Amino acid sequence: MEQRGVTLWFTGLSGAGKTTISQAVAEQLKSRGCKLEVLDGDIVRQNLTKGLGFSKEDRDENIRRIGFVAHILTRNDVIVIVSAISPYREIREEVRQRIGNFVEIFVNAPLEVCEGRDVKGLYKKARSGEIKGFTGIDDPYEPPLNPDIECRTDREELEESVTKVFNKLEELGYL
Ligand code: GGZ
Repeated sequence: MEQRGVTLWFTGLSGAGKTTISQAVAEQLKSRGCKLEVLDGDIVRQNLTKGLGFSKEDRDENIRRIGFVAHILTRNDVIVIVSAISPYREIREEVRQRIGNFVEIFVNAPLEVCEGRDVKGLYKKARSGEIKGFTGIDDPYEPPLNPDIECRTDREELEESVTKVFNKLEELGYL
């Protein structure tokens, strides 16, 4: 069967586990021979959206550009994996509408848990005021109201989260 394009959009706080789950999903898709691309917030911000900051305007612009590339790839039958905080509901909805074949994955862990992990020490800097406008600390995160998938990374193993994504892709006829 010909592969159909779809965008898997991972949204959630810094440290919630977006990159971890999306990488695991990407590896398994690759091992099945799927054609895919990964657009990770961290990497994208070093090139496609270089120079953008973290104001609402800049975050929305970041998401819009990622969405633009995801759209082009999706309509060329690529499976696109996006991992970005994407804190604002409205722009996520805009991108979803534009792309059409879109699966929203809410990578959810309580702020205390994300902050406790603090892999890059950014929460500490945000608390001390060294970083201003940090999502969850002094900048908003609007959780999805009706995500296609929710991964509670404080309560479930990585494998369970990955399985949820694959089950959904099968259910929707993408795999
Ligand atoms: C949130 C920030 C900030 C602020 C730097 N707020 O966990 P990380 O480090 O590796 O991923 C975060 C990344 C967020 O980029 P995104 O493109 O995903 O954000 S958005 O979708 O809102 O445009 C974090 C780091 O950049 N970072 N400053 N103020 N995260």
